[in-house]
Amino acid sequence: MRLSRYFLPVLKETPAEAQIASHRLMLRAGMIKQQQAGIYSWLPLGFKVLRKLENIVHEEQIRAGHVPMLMPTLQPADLWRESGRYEDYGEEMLRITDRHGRDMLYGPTNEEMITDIFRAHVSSYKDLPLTLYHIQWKFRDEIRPRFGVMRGREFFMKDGYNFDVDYAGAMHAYNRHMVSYLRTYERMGLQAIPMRADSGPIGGDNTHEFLVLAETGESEVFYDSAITDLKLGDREIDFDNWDEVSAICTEWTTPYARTDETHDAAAFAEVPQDRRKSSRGIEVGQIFYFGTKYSEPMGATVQDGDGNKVPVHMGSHGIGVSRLVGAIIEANHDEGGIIWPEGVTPFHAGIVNLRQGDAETDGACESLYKALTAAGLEPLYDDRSERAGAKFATMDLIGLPWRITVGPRGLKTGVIELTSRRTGESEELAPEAAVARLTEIYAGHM
Ligand code: P5A
Repeated sequence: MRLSRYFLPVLKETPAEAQIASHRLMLRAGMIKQQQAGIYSWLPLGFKVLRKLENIVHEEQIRAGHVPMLMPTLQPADLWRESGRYEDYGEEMLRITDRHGRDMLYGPTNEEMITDIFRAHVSSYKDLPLTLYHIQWKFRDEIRPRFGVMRGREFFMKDGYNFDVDYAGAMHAYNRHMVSYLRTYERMGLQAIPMRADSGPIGGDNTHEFLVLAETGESEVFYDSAITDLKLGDREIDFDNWDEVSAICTEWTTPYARTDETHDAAAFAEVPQDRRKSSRGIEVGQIFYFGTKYSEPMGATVQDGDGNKVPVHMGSHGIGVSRLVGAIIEANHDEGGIIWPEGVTPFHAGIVNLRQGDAETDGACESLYKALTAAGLEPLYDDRSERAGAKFATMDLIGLPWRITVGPRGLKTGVIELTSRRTGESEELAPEAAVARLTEIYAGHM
């Protein structure tokens, strides 16, 4: 993409309404525009990151054996009357009436709708296990939308629903989700710690939230620092192997880690003192097992192996995809702007032309642009007639992990400069060598 043809409305001023870094930076970098409290347009740069996260979520869900689909944002109130949640959900539910006077709502979550789909089409245990998911906009009329996309009213969520014939099967689904979520966050360059939590309006007693440690997080958390040393890395995981998946969950749930809702001071006191940490965290996902809470009142049953009709065991599992954009920035920024992890960056490298209009410099930038594109990478070429300082400031603000600076002085000796956004370190090398280096860096992230 050439910057002269892109739409990147960066702001010079720091927006006064933004209280935390990620919100400020998303506005300044032209990623989002607020349309109403808690409702945002995703401008091209923000949209690109959102799509990258969505793709990672899809890939990891499919890897775990879960099946993608799409449900609508608007739901009939009657489904929620069946489960009893139409009244219970309260003021957070946006209620709408259509021209025929029918009660509808903008879905805050989809347990009822998916249960309705299931009961219409599945009746035998032979069709189980089954996990369906979608990535769709949700609406919760939060009393205090704040921090930009972190606590929006309209937000993008991946929500998955497992259907199993019994408790043991449903617990395997729960564990499978935990492991697939750990992989998902790691690919995004984040460490998200599963913590015992409270289930709220979704229901059930078994639930874990995934928290990214950050001072600006809304949750108070208590944990054994040993958990921050755990990494999945690139281990091969067989998601159908119950014992293997369960062992990984045991690894991650053995060190103490709880939110304030379930904090147990006595158990925490047993953690060696130098490892006892409390801080704040951003909730980027939550998984639930709630058994037959929806299947029983809504009549979602299957015939089990003995021919008995039993209500299906269910859980639901959510990832806050739009919130993650903010969470990643909270964990990766400095005074100059955002620092994208390589796995989620909107463009792989920025090209800065120091002498726009100079035939040789323009030519070198063009060939670099073509070579990077041919290598399967997406460069963002700053081809505007701006001062070098302004171009550098824009690149720093939007946070591409690598910057290639091209100027007449370097070209005299056949070199360009490759700079890491994270370390600030620069290296002079031939353009072909820079392309080869970037290809290698991104090989693990494609
Ligand atoms: C699980 C999927 C559920 O709704 N039903 C379907 C279950 N869980 S949840 O914890 O309430 O939400 C899942 C994740 O969505 C994100 N989230 C939000 N993101 C931005 N703004 C909001 N107002 C908001 N509310 C929830 C969180 O990341 C949460 O973990």
